[in-house]
Amino acid sequence: MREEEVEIAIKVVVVGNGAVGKSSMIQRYCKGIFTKDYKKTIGVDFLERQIEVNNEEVRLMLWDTAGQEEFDAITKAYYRGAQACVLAFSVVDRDSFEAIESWKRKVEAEVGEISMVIVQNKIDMIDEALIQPEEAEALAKKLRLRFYNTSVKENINVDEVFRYLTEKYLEKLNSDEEEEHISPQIGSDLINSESPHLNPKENHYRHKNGKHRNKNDDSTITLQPNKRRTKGRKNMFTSRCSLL
Ligand SMILES: Nc1nc2c(ncn2[C@@H]2O[C@H](COP(=O)(O)OP(=O)(O)OP(=O)(O)O)[C@@H](O)[C@H]2O)c(=O)[nH]1
Ligand SMILES: [Mg+2]
Repeated sequence: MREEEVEIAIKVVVVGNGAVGKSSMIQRYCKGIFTKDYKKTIGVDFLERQIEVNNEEVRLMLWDTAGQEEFDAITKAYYRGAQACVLAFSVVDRDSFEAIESWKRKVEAEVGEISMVIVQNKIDMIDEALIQPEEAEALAKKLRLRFYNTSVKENINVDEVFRYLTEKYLEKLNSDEEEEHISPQIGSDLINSESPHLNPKENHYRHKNGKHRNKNDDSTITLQPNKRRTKGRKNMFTSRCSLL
């Protein structure tokens, strides 16, 4: 199979307390817009964007989850199959900062260890900050995660967050492929493992013919992109909404 026929898709979940700016971040990234009004997300939504990183076309599926606790039971089902995660808080919301570790645990309980990044949003409101820069840095160090300051409003660092996660994922994918080269799996075109939830490798797969294939259990929400990547054709702002 020629390289351009292989599509790489990454499911990214964006989590964090209500009103920290998760939906705004995804809208900014996928549609290039920002709205001042707050409309809490009910359950889950998703948008997608295609980008090029290291000469690879990558389709990012960005899953926007509700931050309000009342939706926890619904949203966690959607973490499964994720390969990357944004842990978001707001510089003007102390509780959202303190909740980051618990969001990380919730995601890891469903998908194991995946690439994550901590994002402190609303940096345009730094004058009203309720978190000291050292505190945010200490948290990132403790969790051993990259930390970004963003302003979705001013469009600061949003692209960088998703580019970083994509690069991290591609690194992992390539190192897994090298491993696979050493011990190929018979009868499988997936890079996968037998342990459905806690082995992060389960989530690494290139999928062929535009189809996602996944060995997760029945409760996993499986994405099915409807078209194959065509070389030279970039669809920068595509969107699909689904669910609930
Ligand atoms: N000043 C400022 N406001 C922002 C920024 N990002 C988002 N907001 C505002 O913050 C509010 C909440 O944003 P949302 O994106 O809806 O928050 P959310 O995290 O998706 O909230 P839930 O869906 O309830 O989990 C909205 O009024 C946004 O306009 C930012 O970078 N700066
Ligand atoms: Mg939202």
